[in-house]
Amino acid sequence: MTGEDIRSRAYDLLTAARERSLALTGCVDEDDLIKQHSALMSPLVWDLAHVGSQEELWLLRAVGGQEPMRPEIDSLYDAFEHPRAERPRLPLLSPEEARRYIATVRQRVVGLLERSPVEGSPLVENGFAFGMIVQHEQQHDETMLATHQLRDGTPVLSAPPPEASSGRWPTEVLVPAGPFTMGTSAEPWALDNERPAHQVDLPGYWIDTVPVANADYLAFIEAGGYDRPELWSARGWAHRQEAGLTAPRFWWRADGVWLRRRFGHVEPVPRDEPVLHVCWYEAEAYASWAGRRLPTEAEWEKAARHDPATGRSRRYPWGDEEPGVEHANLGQRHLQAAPVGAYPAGASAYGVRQLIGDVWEWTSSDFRGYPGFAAFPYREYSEVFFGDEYKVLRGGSFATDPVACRGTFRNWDYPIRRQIFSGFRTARDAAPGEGA
Ligand code: AVJ
Ligand code: FE
Repeated sequence: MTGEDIRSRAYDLLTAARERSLALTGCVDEDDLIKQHSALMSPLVWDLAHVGSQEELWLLRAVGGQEPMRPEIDSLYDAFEHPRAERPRLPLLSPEEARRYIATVRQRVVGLLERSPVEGSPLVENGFAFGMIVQHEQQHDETMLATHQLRDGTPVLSAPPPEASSGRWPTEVLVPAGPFTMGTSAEPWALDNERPAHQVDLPGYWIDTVPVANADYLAFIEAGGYDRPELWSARGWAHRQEAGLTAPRFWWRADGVWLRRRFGHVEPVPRDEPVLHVCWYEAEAYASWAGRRLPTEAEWEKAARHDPATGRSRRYPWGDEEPGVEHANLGQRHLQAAPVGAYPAGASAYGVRQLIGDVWEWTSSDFRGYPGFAAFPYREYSEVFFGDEYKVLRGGSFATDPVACRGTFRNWDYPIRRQIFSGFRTARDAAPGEGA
């Protein structure tokens, strides 16, 4: 891409992210923006000003060398200084002030983008800083959508349903033993935790062709899955007890029918949709009940990216092209996952479907740096989260924008979290010699 192409792509993507941020905050009244809908989330008005604050910090100050616009508000929007639960009590900008602040930042960023170099230092190479800020805003747009899901009151969001499932598919596919390339050193806007590309040699395994559906998950519930400690890890069972888990979040049973609340609408749980709003411990217990296990993060990525015909890893399951509407349910075009078996055009070389989009998929892996990891451009993006506290999720959800999702993209969260758009698929070891 030429410098001009990079600049115009960055401009378009910044504009699209801002339209989404404004739409997600423009559809509710002031009071709704200021109040906290759940202790797990920030008030929407915090997210709104925070995206502008990060944009000012990384683009105007770090890239552009400009002076702080409003140094007195920096600390309010520093995610490390104030945990989410505290944010509603901070002297935050009002919705109107927040909108004005982020618009001013953006105006200056557009000016900077026109004259900014897009090579010469790692921060600006291929427009990296602009890409990072685009992804950051879209990540917060997904977080804001999760806040909408937690909000009480009349529905304010709507979207057409996603595509139906299509054709037939085997329950699981075999990924034979062998090495593949995990992570990337080439993707220009990949974040630090996706780097560098490295070889990983895996034993053979079987992986589900599609995510676990609500019907499958209901069978686990009906088999007493939530009342059988032997299916749960010790920590998982302790959490199940303490939190009183009996079903995915936003589900309940009335007169023998399972219902769910989705962005304010109450509806029967659709049997063929991927299960959503489950925590890692629930995914682990389900897999154990099914006689299976969660895939490791490497297994997920090999099933998604490895092309056995060429020996190389693709950018996305379907190839190197950017996601189209035929490939995946991404970008908040729909406000729910598509039925399992949708998007056959998005299948990987092994025929695995819906790896990208629909629901984030829990993996069994802890969030750690790859061999050769180097924090960039700041330790707080990823490195401070490495260790055994966070589990990795892969593939993005219907709420994830294509720009913030790819075959190498890594998300992470605590194993108890389920307000995120999380589901899973399962795997099992291949028998010795099977496809070896
Ligand atoms: C990658 C989704 C875990 O939301 O905590 C947003 C992304 N980092 N602002 C998060 C992020 C800084 C991050 N996740
Ligand atoms: Fe952030």
